[in-house]
Parts: sequence; C-alpha cells; structure tokens
Amino acid sequence: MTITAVELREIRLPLVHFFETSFGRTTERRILLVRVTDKHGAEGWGECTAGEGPFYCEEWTETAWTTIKTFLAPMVVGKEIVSAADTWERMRAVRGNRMAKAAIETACWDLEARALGRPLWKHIGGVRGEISSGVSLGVQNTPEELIEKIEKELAAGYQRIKIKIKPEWDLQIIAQVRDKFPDIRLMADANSAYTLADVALFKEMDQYNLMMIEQPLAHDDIFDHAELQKQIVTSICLDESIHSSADARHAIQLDATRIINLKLGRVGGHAQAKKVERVCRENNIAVWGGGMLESGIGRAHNIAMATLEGFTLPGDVSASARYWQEDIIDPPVTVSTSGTITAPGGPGIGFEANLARIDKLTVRKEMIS
Ligand code: OSB
Ligand code: MG
Repeated sequence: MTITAVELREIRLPLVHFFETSFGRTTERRILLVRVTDKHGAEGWGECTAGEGPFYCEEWTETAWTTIKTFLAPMVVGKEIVSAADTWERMRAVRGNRMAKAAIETACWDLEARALGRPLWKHIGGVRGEISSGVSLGVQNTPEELIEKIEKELAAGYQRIKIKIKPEWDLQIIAQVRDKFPDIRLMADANSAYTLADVALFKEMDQYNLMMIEQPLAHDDIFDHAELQKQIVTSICLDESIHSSADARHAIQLDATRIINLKLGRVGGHAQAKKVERVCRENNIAVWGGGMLESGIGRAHNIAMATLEGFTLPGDVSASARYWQEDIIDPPVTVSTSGTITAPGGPGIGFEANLARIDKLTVRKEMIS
C-alpha cells in the first residue's frame, strides 16, 4: 500500500465518571485520532493512547501530536509499504514514542484489513470470536462508592474486578472488598505507587487471594519486581515496564512477572503486540488486554488484539457506555450478560467511525500529505 495522507485530529471527550489512579484523576480525555488514506482512497483509523500529561509514561497528547506531525507521518506518507506489518520498520529511526507510532501503525492495519474486506482480528491472526471482559475501577471518593460500583459491574456480567490502589487506599480497601465479595476474581493495580520498602504491605495482601498485583513498583523497573516476587505469593503482573518483546523476555527470565497486561500503545501497535504475545505464550505466561480509557477507535483495536491466542484472562476492555455518553463509533462496544465482547464480523476494526460526531468534537486537525 502507499499511504497518501495522514490526518491528525484532537478530540475532547468528557468521561461519564472521573477515573483516578495513583498518578492522578482524569475527567476529560484529549484524544488524538489518526486517519490514513491510500492511493486508492481506502481509509484506516487509529487512536493514540497517550494521556493528558506525562504521568502514566513519558508520552502525552502534545508530544504525540508533534512527533507524529514532524517525524512519523513523513516517514510513511508517499512511501510504498509492503504490508501493515512493515509500518513499524518505516518508523524505526524514531526511538521510543511508541504510543505515537501505534496510532499510525494501527491505522495502517485497519486500512489494510478493510481493503482486503477482512475483519482486522482475523487479519492479525486472532483465534477467538469473543473476548472476556473485566473492569478497572479507579480510586473513588469513599469505599462505599467503590463497593456500589463493584456490585453494579458484577450484576452486568463482568468476569473480573480490578481496583486501583495507592497509599491510603490499599490494604483496608482490599480487605473491605474481599469481605463483601469473598469469591470474585479480584486484582489490584498500583500504577507504580510503591517501592521495595513496602514489601510488608504486599505480604499482607497475600491473604486476600488476589489474581495478581499489577505494577506495584517503579514504571521503569524490572529487577526490583523480581525481588518483590521472591517475597510474596500473589503473582505480579507488569504493565508500565513492558515496552517490547525483549522487555517481556527479560521480565519473564527474572521471574519479575507471571502475567502480562498488554497494551497496544505501550508496545507500539499490532505487530509489536503480536511479538510480546508470542514470547508470553512460549513461556506459559498468561496475557490480558489492558485499556487506556480509549474512545471506540482504540477500543475496537484492543478487541482485535485480545483475540490472539495468548489472551487467556479477562481484560480491561469494557463497554463504551462505561466511559462515554456517546461513543464516536457505530455501533458502540457492548458487553454480554456473561461478560464477553463479540469480535465484529465487518472489515477492518469492524465499527464505523462516526465522522459527524468526530467533527463536532474536533478541536484541531492537520493533514500531512
Ligand atoms: O494502568 O491499566 C492502567 C487507565 C489509564 C492509564 C493506565 C491504566 C488505566 C486503566 C483503565 O486501568 C483501563 C480502562 O478501563 O481503559
Ligand atoms: Mg495498569
């Protein structure tokens, strides 16, 4: 394919409910959308999962915008790309900036699958037509609000509950939740809020039968997670620390992670996600699909990714209505009463971008051609 234009947009999308992690509270998303067009007029959509500030990782909305516009888009526009899988190679000269790269790379996959008339999930090698869904519940104003939310999500059918923890909102909260729901699949995500000095806290957590504890230590650490894993029973799941299949291999070899949360943006798109998934599968490390509060475009790509063979645990990808008054794709993502999402049968991501709605939400737009 030859990409003739990369269209970059920023939309503003208010969340139905604020989302709070150990690194901060989000009430409105600033989302970058990428639309690529080829010389035959075929289109593909991608979403940049960078946040509103450099708090989850170094990338954020502004750096992604500038990096795509200045460096990444010019590397793909007008160039013959043999297949979407080669998009990554085209952008090789740029280091890091994986979320910015993934926005373009995933859009190229959507375009290629659409041009072939194939569902993206089949095109990337997915093996299941349905994925298992859990929810990620942020820090709430009160423990009662959290319990209420868990009740609601369980009633809706979600298969697993993840709660965010941070100092002052950790052991007590987990104890209360476990007391109220003795048998549910429960896990906690610390988003790097702790250090090895907190090992006693994690030993205490062992009594609550958590499926896993996600990213307890530094965002750029692997080694200390291995030290912590030696001292606790609960499985560690890495999120922030895993940017590549090499990171996954290192973390697995050190026993720093026994499960991996795989995110498209964090690793640089579908081709890289496939590589991480493969390393995990070959080492019997379970994988599940994380989320970054995506709009429907990114959510649809996440669904496709989670159909790969290694995704054996329920992920964080849930219904559009949990995030948005109205999503930007048609139809919105819905979840069955047994907590599953059906991988769509249409070409590409299998959902249509609602251009009229996207236009209304767009605060800036730029075409690189
Ligand atoms: O650590 O998994 C995370 C959201 C933003 C940034 C980081 C994370 C999250 C989530 C939410 O947990 C997942 C979702 O519902 O999209
Ligand atoms: Mg996480």
